[in-house]
Amino acid sequence: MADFQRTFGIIKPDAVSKKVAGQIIARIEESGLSVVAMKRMQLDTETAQGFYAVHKERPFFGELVSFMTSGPVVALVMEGDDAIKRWRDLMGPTNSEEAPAGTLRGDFGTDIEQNAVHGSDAPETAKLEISYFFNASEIQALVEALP
Ligand code: 3AN
Repeated sequence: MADFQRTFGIIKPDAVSKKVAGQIIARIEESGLSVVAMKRMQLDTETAQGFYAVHKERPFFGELVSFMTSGPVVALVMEGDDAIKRWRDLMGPTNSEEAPAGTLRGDFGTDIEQNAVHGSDAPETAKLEISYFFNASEIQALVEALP
């Protein structure tokens, strides 16, 4: 049986500045996932560093943080059966140059850094990432009792 889940996504600054945020949200909705919270915002350095803290020893960390603070992003919470995997499948592989057409990174991203979207990779990270950006009162959940 499918697992009803909540996941977290970011439409990154490259996609927002290209004005494809609406197309990305449309793709999410066409896929059957439900957007249950959404917020457009400008990340500051501290917020972006905290969000990507697991990558802080990686050589690309500084660049990643400056990219993520280079312009507004749209943060989203989505719900649906197997939402975590479905959102990752919709996004495509990390490197946009390797992402097939029909995936968001294939259609809207440029390379491994400017890759249009972020998505949680597991239930624990989804929970952590959602709470990093949203209060419970900002989520119009379909199913309240999700982890
Ligand atoms: P994903 O977002 O597909 O889970 P991760 O967790 O491997 O990918 O990487 C986190 C973020 O770091 C990615 N969204 C990507 O934009 C960025 N990133 C990963 N590898 C590189 C790299 N070699 N150079 C620049 N940015 C990178």
